[in-house]
Amino acid sequence: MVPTRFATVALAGRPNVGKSTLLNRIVGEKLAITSSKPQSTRFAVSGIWTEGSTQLLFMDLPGLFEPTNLLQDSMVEAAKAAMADADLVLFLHPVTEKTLECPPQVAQLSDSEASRLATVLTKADLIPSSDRPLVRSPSFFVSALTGEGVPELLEWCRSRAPAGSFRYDPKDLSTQDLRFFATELVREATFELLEQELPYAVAPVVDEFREASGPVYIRMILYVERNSHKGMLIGRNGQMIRALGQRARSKIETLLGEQVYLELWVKVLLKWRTRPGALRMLGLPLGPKSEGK
Ligand SMILES: Nc1nc2c(ncn2[C@@H]2O[C@H](COP(=O)(O)OP(=O)(O)OP(=O)(O)O)[C@@H](O)[C@H]2O)c(=O)[nH]1
Ligand SMILES: [Mg+2]
Repeated sequence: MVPTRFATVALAGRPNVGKSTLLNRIVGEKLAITSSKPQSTRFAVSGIWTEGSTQLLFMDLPGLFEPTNLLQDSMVEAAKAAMADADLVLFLHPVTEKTLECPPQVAQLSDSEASRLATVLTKADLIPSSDRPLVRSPSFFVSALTGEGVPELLEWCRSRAPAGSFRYDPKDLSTQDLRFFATELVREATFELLEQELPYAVAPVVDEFREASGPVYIRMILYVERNSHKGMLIGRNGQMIRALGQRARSKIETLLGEQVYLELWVKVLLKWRTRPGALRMLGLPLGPKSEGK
């Protein structure tokens, strides 16, 4: 029998470089939410890839940047922790950007642990091969849109995966449950429909999730930071929250493959992005800036 291999692979890089889109392309399902706006990934999202004798657990992470509030601190902390835990780290950077600016969290790795690091130049579909820069190995030009470069990247991960047994059922796609993905899809809808800062101030939490009979019934509370946010999220005559509910429901129905009844309630959780207690309540890990607060 061929010995099996297992590795965890972190997708790391600055916000908006295409980490979540690549995770979805690798697992072949829309798991992680994506957005043209930066900082859309708030929680790490796992995707399981199993082929032949290899199983890889990909971790789509929040972007790496200089945090200015406790929520951002929590996101960057989660990304750093997952990078430290992973067997392999893929540093994603858009090929369209001239300078390959390496965040300090990645630069540290390139000195001491280069063997578990590869550079992935994303959005390769935007630059013809003749115009691409010369790069040092191991680097991959990858397009999550066309799939270019993905097999080569997976082969690199496979060849570096340590010998070990599978940790998950090969039929599983993720370690996270439908409740989690339902809240994420609501967040994705907020990025599509709400302006500017507002999507960043919304935190959906499942209040009830009933699958027993008929349409799946999901009730969520959308926490926002201020009363003014609540007004904007509900909109005139409730138009915005209705549009958001419809958009999110259709996304959740696609995921579950069945009818969903989605009820959304908006509540204020005052300045939740700056309070450790509120972040904890929302299931977010605390970063170093939360200490002593
Ligand atoms: N043309 C092109 N666009 C891409 C590709 N991959 C991602 N994008 C776009 O880049 C934007 C950001 O993609 P995401 O996958 O959300 O980026 P991310 O790194 O997960 O961003 P954060 O979670 O905010 O850190 C979206 O508008 C994507 O559609 C690609 O291969 N080609
Ligand atoms: Mg993302």
